[in-house]
Amino acid sequence: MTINTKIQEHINKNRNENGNLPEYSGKDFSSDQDVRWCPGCGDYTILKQVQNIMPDIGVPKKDIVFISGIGCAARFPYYMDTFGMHSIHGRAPAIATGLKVTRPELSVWIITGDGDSLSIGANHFVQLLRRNVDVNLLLFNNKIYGLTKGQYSPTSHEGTVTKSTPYGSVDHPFNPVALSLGADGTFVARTMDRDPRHLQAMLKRANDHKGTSMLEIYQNCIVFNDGAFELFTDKKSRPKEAIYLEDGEPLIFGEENTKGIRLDGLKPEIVSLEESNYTKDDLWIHDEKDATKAHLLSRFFDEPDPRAETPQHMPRPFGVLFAVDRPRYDEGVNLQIEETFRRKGEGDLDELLRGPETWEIK
Ligand SMILES: Cc1ncc(C[n+]2csc(CCOP(=O)(O)OP(=O)(O)O)c2C)c(N)n1
Ligand code: SF4
Repeated sequence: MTINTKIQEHINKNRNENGNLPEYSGKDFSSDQDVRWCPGCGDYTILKQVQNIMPDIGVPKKDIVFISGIGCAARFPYYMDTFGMHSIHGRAPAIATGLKVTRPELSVWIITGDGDSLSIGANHFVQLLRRNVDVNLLLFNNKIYGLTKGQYSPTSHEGTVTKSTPYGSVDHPFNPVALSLGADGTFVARTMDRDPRHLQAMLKRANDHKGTSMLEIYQNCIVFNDGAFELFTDKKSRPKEAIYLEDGEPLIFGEENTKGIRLDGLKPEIVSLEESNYTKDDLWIHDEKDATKAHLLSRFFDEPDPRAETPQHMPRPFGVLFAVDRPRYDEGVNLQIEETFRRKGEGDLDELLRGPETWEIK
């Protein structure tokens, strides 16, 4: 029996006599633990939206696992009424990989912060993406170390003043979506805590993707970095600072959707749909499968510079920047094991350990 048939059989075993999977509400995913985040922390909305989409993923609670590293965000598994593990700093991808390979029928979610995944865990983060293990990684980016009380993180912008950078950070920050594309991630998306509908839609897309889904979530740390993403979350500035991507649709943004982005060769250019001859037909059409264009979109990352003579800068993209299918590590390992068993039989571990390749230390 192949690995995919085994997974399907497992799912079928969870069906009741009418062939239906268990039905839940969002509340069924709320655990009995007291939530310990600061009042007003963006983590609350993310938790709520994750709980809300869980009934739609069609997986019984016993087959869902949340694995986190260390940080405020990493407390997440306590609050989900599913299986979970609050693991070691930056190492959730390694644990999730082991779990998914050995229990491929499980729905595995990684919860991580910008410190957890991009400082101590940066190596594990990129290895997960290049291997394309079939798990969903939610990167709570608040551009700060929250749990340890406000030191700068690898996503803090240059000049960020914190207790560990009293004269301003001189580090150049990571751009998580660009890093993920560079690691050959197969699903790279961005959303924000303050747009629950978009957040929900992105969580569902991440779940549906077969392979590693990297969903960056802009999350407000109200205590140590309040307003870090206000430009994109504030209703007044959002229309001109954020652009929502839709596969197959033109890149349009601005108040009343009056601006668009066109490509002059490979150079993106903002055009007015009111005060120029350009129409929607001239605009860049988003194609989630186009790696080159995804790289261009990931570079829409400049902060507006009020001193610039022409203060035009690119809006920040939200949505799925890139999504393609590629063979998955967990499936590959299991297919290889099956094939080897088929050719050589089950094998004998004891024999292997005592095999011909021994040597004596003198
Ligand atoms: C091995 C190790 N090194 C350092 C720490 C201290 N530490 C705990 S959480 C953290 C960073 C958390 O930042 P982030 O991942 O952004 O999560 P947040 O708290 O902001 O959600 C650090 C450095 C630790 N717990 N273990
Ligand atoms: S310190 Fe910041 S990230 Fe941590 S719980 Fe408080 S508001 Fe949230």
